[in-house]
Amino acid sequence: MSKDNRILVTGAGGFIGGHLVKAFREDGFHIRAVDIKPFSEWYQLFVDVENLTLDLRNLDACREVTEKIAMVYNLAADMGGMGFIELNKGACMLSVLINTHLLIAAKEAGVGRFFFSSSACVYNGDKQTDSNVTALKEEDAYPALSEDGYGWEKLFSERMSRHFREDYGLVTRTARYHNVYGPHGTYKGGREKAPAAICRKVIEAKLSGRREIEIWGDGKQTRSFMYITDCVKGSRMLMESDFADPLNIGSSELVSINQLVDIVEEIAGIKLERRYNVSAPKGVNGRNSDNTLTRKVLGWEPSTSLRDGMELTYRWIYDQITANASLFSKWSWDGRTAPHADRSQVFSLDKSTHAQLEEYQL
Ligand code: NAD
Ligand code: GDC
Repeated sequence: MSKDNRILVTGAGGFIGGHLVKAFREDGFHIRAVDIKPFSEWYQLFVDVENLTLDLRNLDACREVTEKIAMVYNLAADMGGMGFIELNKGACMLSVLINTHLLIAAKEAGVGRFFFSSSACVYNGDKQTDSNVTALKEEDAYPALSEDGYGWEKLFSERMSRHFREDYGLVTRTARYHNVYGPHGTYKGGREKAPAAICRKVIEAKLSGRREIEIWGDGKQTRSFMYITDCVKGSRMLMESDFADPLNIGSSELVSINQLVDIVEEIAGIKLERRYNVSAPKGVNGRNSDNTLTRKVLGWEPSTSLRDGMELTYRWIYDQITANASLFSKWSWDGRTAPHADRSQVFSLDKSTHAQLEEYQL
């Protein structure tokens, strides 16, 4: 694709969207970045990019952002880890408004390609009852028995993307992400997933001297976790490919949650007493990504080891926790930097950003 063509990234203030914008920007593309959150809450904010705050549940907003756009990467969703999706099924399903309206607007605007960020939560729950799970192949989404709420919405929106392609000729690509982790993502507040949550809990135990950790479930449940750089690479490769059906983009390195805690303890250099909360949200007993089709289609699969990715994630979360404790008392407006944003990336801010940041500071 020519670099003169503009790419739209929705959910750009979030974790994966922020990393996608960073990657496209480094490659010299023109980018329009959109999120519902005020700029002060974006994980990564780049001022040489067209940044907008809009609610993409509205069709008019979707029409505005798809104007003169060649490719849409749709990462916007009301989502989180198990703690969020189990207790907010209605909110998760309302992301269907984003996906529906963005597809309609992209079709009307004659967008070239449309990427949809689906999830491993679409897979049939009956195939994930054992922690010693058989890795999930793309065909395992049917017959449908998705994760209630969030997973059903993703499956419906996958299907809608397919029918917009078949009926209206909009070229759509669908990734089924398996649990993605890394720096510049949610690590507190209730939406965080296990890798970031375990890092945060270990860091809090280390800093407070309380040598214990609460783990949701019995710790024997299994997952695979994909590092963010692999996620960005796989998403771009899928978008550029000729493959039209949903495709796994996930790591196949299976670990139990206890093993994930072992890794973080080793990085932190401590051992904690484990308390298991079996009434906390747990999700499926086991989930892994079968990458046979991904390797065939893309000639590639995620390869960052969990140990390496968690080391980088731990360091970033550690820096946030230790810096944020004093950030607001120390932070003062100097016209260049913003709390929460990656300060090394923020050079100058436009007028509306100034207004929002000043409001936020109050
Ligand atoms: P995230 O929560 O960090 O980012 C999503 C962003 O969408 C947020 O910044 C949020 O403010 C924005 N958003 C929500 N509602 C909006 C609206 N109405 N209008 C505009 N923006 C809105 O999540 P993420 O981890 O970056 O996930 C990105 C996408 O990938 C989502 O579709 C998610 O469901 C999917 N996904 C993520 C994972 C994962 O492990 N991170 C796994 C499977 C699928
Ligand atoms: O939240 P999550 O990472 O989502 O949880 C993985 C497992 O880790 C669960 O069994 C959970 O109970 C356990 N766990 C233990 N302690 C904790 O402190 C904790 N916090 C969290 N969050 N979990 C803990 C995810 C969805 C995503 C996305 C991906 C796709 O399900 O939440 O929205 O779509 O799947 O793979 P997980 O892997 O169940």
